[in-house]
Amino acid sequence: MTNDTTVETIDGFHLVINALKLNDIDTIFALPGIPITDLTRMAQAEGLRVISFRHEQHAGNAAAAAGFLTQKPGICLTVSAPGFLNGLTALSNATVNCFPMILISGSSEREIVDLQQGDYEEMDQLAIAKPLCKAAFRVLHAEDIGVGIARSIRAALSGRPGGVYLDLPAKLFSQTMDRLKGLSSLIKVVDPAPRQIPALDSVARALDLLKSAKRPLIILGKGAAYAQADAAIRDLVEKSGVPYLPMSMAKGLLPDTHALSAAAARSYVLAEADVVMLVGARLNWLLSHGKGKTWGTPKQFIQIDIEPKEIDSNVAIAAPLIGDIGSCVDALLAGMGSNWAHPPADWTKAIFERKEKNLAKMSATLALNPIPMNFHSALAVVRTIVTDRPDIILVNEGANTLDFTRSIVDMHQPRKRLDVGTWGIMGIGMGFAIAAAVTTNKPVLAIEGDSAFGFSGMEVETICRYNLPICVVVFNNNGVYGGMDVNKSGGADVAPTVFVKGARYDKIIEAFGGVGVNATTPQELSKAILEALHSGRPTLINAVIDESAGTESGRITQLNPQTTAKKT
Ligand code: ADP
Ligand code: TPW
Repeated sequence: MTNDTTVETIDGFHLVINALKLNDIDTIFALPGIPITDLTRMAQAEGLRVISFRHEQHAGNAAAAAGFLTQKPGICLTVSAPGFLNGLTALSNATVNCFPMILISGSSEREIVDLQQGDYEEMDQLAIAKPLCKAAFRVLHAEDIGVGIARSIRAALSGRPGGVYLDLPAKLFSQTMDRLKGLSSLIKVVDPAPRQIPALDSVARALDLLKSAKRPLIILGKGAAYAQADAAIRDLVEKSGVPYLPMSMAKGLLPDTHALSAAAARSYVLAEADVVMLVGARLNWLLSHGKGKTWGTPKQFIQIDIEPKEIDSNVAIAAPLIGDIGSCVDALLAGMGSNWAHPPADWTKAIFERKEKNLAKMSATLALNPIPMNFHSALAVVRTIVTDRPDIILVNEGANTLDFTRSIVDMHQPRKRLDVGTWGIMGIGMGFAIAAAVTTNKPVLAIEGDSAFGFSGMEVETICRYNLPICVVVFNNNGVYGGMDVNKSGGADVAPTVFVKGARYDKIIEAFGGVGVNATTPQELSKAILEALHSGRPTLINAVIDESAGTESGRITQLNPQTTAKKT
């Protein structure tokens, strides 16, 4: 069956494809197999870009990152049971991160699954997906495909974005129906993420509290980055004169070098602020739940979020502002008028002084040139390159590699940093990098711990196959967190965190025709990254890092049960 318009019927395959295209979806991240192989081929024939992966988790991660970057749900397509389960981690992670994506999995025959008669790859996928995502649907009849896709798109994008599962049983694809009836059953979703205007009294309450503050602070989260209200957010910070802290993926929303960035005085502002305005950031573990030693003196919170259930999740929120970030920030700006008083100068001056001191300390550390390289000397190179090329998208995972990159590498533009997110999950690297390259056509630099890279390393073949402008830098310190741990039993096996010493990750990409470089100095690293950016060729740099340079669990050692903050 083709999409031949001279044929009077249309099949399930083409109804799915047409429904996606009708909703401006142009890319599918997939891994073929029964029953969706033909769907991938036909989608490609019909002009959709099909990026075919080596493992579904990475196709799913790519879909999630595409959703975050474009505000359109990223589509991941998998086979049944095992393919579905492989994609489910990514779907669940997307939901936790509030990224819109749709996992579409083929499934086996309902009659056999429900009677548990042992079909090929039998599994009740819908039931399994439901608790792990925002919404889950199944379509049994061709005439319902339009509704199934429309509901999935709306569920992924409206309100707090998230992951949606769409179950498409094998038999659906070959069902046929009258072409005109079929096409007219498809739905173009109107206004899938309607603006949500905040209530006027909530706006007034928030402004009253902000005005009363002696030591105000704004915290920008990845919800603010997702919202694409960049100019309004910048106006809010600058007009209010309130210092701000960007959460990891909100870095670059305003340039990290902005005078009001308090990132280099993070512990001071968190401890000392009296009123904190959260913009698309949750008071979860990443912000120490809004309480305890980190938060020092008592404070009052203003929280902007689209999800009312988020409010009071950890501590009392004095001024909730429920709506989409663009509308909330616009309302605040309108309410502030033209002569809003900036915070007292002693607060901004104290922050500035601490910032200067900490930045000077950091510059001194970055200037050192130890042999072998450590995280600082390697990242000094990355920092300079990203400053010169602020359009680069930086993907980042690992423990020490993550923490040091986040604090050392300034970001200058919105949505240029993609990382391990709310779960701190390893394995997003290659999927996120591929999505970034495919959806933006910008150069991508993936800064990866050697352990982190291992979770998605095989997708280097995918990067080479599609000739994507991705430069992967593996910070190779011989293991998880580092390579110095010993087997306390005295046996022959190495310790659980230790990898093969002196591994050459650069050789992996050479197997697929990409460029591999072994870099042992900052100069070699810089040269290799610049060459990759210049050529646009898939590149993997094995950056040799001192195996004793890391700390166990990076900066979250305190979450490790019964451990002492020890050097590995
Ligand atoms: P971070 O990890 O950067 O601190 P979180 O993922 O914890 O950020 O928080 C993101 C928050 O942003 C979520 O509570 C989510 O509901 C909210 N959010 C996402 N998109 C929007 C939007 N368009 N408008 C308002 N809030 C949003
Ligand atoms: C899906 C636990 C957190 S960080 C990390 C692991 C395994 C790797 C750290 O070593 P790496 O980085 O990448 O070499 P570095 O710079 O410290 O040397 N499984 C999943 N997610 C997580 N978070 C883990 C395990 C973990």
